Amino acid sequence: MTNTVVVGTQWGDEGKGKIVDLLSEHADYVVRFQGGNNAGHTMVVNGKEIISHLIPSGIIQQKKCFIGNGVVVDPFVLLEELDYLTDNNIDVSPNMLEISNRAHLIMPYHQEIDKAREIKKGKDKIGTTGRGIGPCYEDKATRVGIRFCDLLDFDLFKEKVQTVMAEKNFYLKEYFKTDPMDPALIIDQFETIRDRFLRYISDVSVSLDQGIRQGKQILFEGAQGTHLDIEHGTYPFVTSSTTVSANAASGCGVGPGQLHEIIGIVKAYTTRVGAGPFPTELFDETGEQIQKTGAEFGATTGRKRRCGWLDMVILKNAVRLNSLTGLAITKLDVLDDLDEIKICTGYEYSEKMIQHFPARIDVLANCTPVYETHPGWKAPTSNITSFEDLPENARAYLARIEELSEVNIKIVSVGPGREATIIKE
Ligand code: 2SA
Ligand code: GDP
Ligand code: MG
Repeated sequence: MTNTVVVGTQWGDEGKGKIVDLLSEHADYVVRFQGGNNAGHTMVVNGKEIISHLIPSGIIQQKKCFIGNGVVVDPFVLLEELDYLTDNNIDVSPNMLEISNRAHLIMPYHQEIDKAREIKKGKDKIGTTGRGIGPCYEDKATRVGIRFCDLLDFDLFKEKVQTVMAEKNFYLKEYFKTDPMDPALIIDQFETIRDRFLRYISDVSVSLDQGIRQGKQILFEGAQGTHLDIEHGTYPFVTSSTTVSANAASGCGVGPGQLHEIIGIVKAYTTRVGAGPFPTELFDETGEQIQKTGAEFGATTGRKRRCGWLDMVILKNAVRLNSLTGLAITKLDVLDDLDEIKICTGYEYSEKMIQHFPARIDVLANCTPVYETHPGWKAPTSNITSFEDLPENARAYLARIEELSEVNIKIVSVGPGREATIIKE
């Protein structure tokens, strides 16, 4: 039995959804362990696009899915997603999906605070998705969060909401100078939707353990990317959860011994959405061409993604932080028309070469990337199904990524569809 973790190696949107959908074929369970509906994971099956925000991408292959304790869940978005998937003939009944009783609920006041804080920060804003992710994790850490298990005793739920909202309203009114929110309205909203969730709530850690004992194979689906990790990313321009592979264990309640293969998803170039330093960002026509060809728009907010060259400093950082056992290179086809393709092999800062990803963002922001230039292949790759049939220059580009990262490439993706994938033996 081999369990697999899929994580993003860059700043998210590497194509995790597509690869998780693909790998789900060989999994029994698919588990989300962090993040929330800030994520947007896109699957394209038979030409039809499906985007999931909360429910693991394995649901498309109708595998049993779990939302772990480490995920923050906006119940209203979850309901929309359940309806959206049902409308697409995907079974999302409680025998297909379990939600951890320990997962925290994103409350309407979390979104208000997220948005108000961004407005107050002005030019220094993080560029969050505005989905209330940070404020929800904040409440978890300050121990005033509300969890799915709280929905089971509604009187207690009401009491908790009233207590916590006294503090939230103080901040909304006095600090953010916005309107306070009415706890009674929020409690009413929850009363109307609560019943729909009760049959999904379970002790996910116990369910996974039972599955493991029966030999079930688990696929852990990461969201965002290594450099958005709150511990290891470009702090403070990060998300509020731990996005690296180790959290696949803690975020759903299995031990780290259950994590076997760790696949790092690597976009053949780099993108970032939101603010924060991005050394290899392109501000020229090539950047625009990549953005257009790659259709680089946020899958949740629709924001234009910033684009740049592949950066080996960050990829090597991801290899170390995640214990990657294999790479999946995505969106290779987006580079098909380029004359030249660059790979950043290091950073220069203050006339010295920097070997490791710096902790200080002012240093990162002032690093100059050092590039090596590779000739493009100038040929379409989207219909290619075997590695040997890729153009020579494309194979050389991939070989260089393997050489520099010291990790083998296992999958190459050459289009958004499930079929546009090359499995490298
Ligand atoms: P948040 O909302 O508190 O997590 O935002 C903090 C930072 O994390 C970034 N972030 C993301 N970056 C890439 N993709 C994400 N998901 C969506 C997508 C993004 C979208 O799939 O395209 O649609 O805009 C994601 N989620 C969070 C965010 O941009 C901030 O930099
Ligand atoms: P995720 O958050 O990592 O799951 O990635 P997103 O779904 O946010 O963004 C990836 C985008 O690239 C989606 O629109 C995918 O359909 C698309 N995509 C994935 N792999 C490929 C590929 O190999 N080639 C092309 N052209 N598009 C891809
Ligand atoms: Mg995404």
